[in-house]
Amino acid sequence: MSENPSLSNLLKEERRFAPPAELAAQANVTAEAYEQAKADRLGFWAEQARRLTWATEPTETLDWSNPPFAKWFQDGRLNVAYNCVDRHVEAGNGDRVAIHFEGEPGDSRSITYAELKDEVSRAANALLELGVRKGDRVAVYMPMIPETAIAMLACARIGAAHSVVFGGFSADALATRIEDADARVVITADGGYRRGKPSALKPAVDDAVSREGTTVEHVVVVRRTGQEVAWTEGRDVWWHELTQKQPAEHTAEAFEAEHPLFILYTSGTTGRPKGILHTSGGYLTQVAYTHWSVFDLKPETDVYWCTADVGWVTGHSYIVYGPLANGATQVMYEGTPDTPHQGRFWEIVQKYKVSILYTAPTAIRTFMKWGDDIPAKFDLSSLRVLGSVGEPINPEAWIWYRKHIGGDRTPVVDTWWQTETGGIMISPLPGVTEAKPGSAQRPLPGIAATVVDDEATEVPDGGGGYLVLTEPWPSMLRTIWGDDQRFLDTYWSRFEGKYFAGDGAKKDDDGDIWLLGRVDDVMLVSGHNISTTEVESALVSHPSVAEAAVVGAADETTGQAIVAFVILRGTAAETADLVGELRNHVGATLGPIAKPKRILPVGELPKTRSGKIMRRLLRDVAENRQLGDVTTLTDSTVMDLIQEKLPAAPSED
Ligand code: 6R9
Repeated sequence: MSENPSLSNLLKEERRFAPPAELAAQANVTAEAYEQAKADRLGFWAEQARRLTWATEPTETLDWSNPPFAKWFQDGRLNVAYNCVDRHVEAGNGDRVAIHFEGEPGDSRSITYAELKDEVSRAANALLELGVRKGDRVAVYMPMIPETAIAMLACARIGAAHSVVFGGFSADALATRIEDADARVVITADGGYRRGKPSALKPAVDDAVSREGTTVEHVVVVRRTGQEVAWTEGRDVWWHELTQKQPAEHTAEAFEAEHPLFILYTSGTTGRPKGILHTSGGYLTQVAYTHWSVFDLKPETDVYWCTADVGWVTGHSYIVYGPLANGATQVMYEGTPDTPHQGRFWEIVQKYKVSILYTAPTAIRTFMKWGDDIPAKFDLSSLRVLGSVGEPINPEAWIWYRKHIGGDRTPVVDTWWQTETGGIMISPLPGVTEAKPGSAQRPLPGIAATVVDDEATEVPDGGGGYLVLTEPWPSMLRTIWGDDQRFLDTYWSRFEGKYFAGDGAKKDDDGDIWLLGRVDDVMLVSGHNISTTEVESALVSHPSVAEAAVVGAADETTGQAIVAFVILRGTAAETADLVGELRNHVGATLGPIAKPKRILPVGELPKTRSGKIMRRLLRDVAENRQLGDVTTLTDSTVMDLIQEKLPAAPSED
């Protein structure tokens, strides 16, 4: 064990950004919300639950008599799809656009709440015709098209839990997830458009459901690309044929607040994927509240765009459930940011006058690499709030985002949360918080999070350790599907009575929280725990570096040595001088202990399909080991290129 088990707290950030006065004056949430929630946490959440329309109002907020198995609003009854669709039509907002869909080839389509109600009702009737009933599971394996949201809402409407599997996953991954959830029906498409051409989805489904003992009775296929598909009579059915003949009326039945809403598998780096179970009333309460408060949503005037894929939790909570529960107008985009050109995102912002944009650090760093001149060609003046999620956002990327996308005007909210937390947990509030680039700052009102050391003792301001959540929250996972023991072992056994998030974190001198990456990635160098995130942020703050990934590799003298993989910016040349300069830059920024032993310029970094850097594989390379599982990589050839470079790279010794 190290002498100093806590993470060292190296990165200092002095820049501050006050909320714009105009936004602060009309903000949905003021600083009082923190006080109110602190004085009466459960009362605060009971009040937020009143944003929803309940068939039976809950009288009990939280049953925590059998921790960590929480029951929120358990005697309340509601229908989630009714809350996301029908009630907006009943309130007179049926003509409001729910979804502006932009296809990658340039086709577009706008769907109002009234139209969405008809489509969801037809799809719900269609699922009933196929024999799907309350309590069943339906797998959804789709591109980013409106039918994906419609299918999810149709499941919710009839009380069947959906299990969305990201369309980029293989037949094997799909088969494992179908099997674990015992899905009866798979909803898919012939394909979707990606990088300028149609990519197929149906063959993977055919493969997955042809395996022995499959529970799947029907495959419903949306026609998106028009490509040829193999067909199994009796099992396969076209979405349009099935839904068009259904009535557009369907009476939504109310279910218990704790009725399962969905299962979403987290790939994890090791072991079987975990089926994270979310339920209805608490989940919808928190995603609606956080979408409204964190983005300062004004549903009458804002145009919101979250660039995530619906296959990830960000798409579930902040494309489907949060925005639709709030009656928002949003953009949904099918494709990639560089198809047909690198300004595609900004063209979409300009076209729909997007006012709230929610994207990921990996995308922001890519835009930085492509150059400031690209967003500068578009009118981005409609933007008023920018959000970030998925990884720590390096201070330089934060500054770039605010300056080049937000016109030096918009707040940037760095939102920390997980598939397991269901909704945003730690984030600035755009009308309240004085923002610090790189920090998610404070737990939201009603949320209790802190940083503890190995002994579960809360660290003082200025200290580092592990992020924990110390009180239950409405959108928390209820268990791992079919495996309560694994739920207990993974999240609730490391620190008694506290949820262990698996992330390293520190508190700065003001008590603000900084996320420092997964604890498995933390490096131990000469007895000091150093976070990969801090060293990466230091590297990215050098003008020649676009992206960086840092790992600790076994080292005879220091235990672990820091090895950095960097992507250089357009014009920077890969020379020994530059490598030396980068090493010194890190030393000057963080201190000599954090100087990387080796720095390797590379063309690409290995990333998961949701855009997170896979340091585990880089560690394998740095330690000359056989590569571990590469199946969750977006592009596995990246690793070959990186491995080829390694022997030639200069090292300090
Ligand atoms: C929403 C989502 C969860 C993990 C989480 C953490 C990382 C997400 C972050 C962040 C630093 C942020 N993460 N947001 N790290 N700052 N704002 O991404 O869910 O796919 O389950 O990943 O992502 O490591 O533990 P999920």
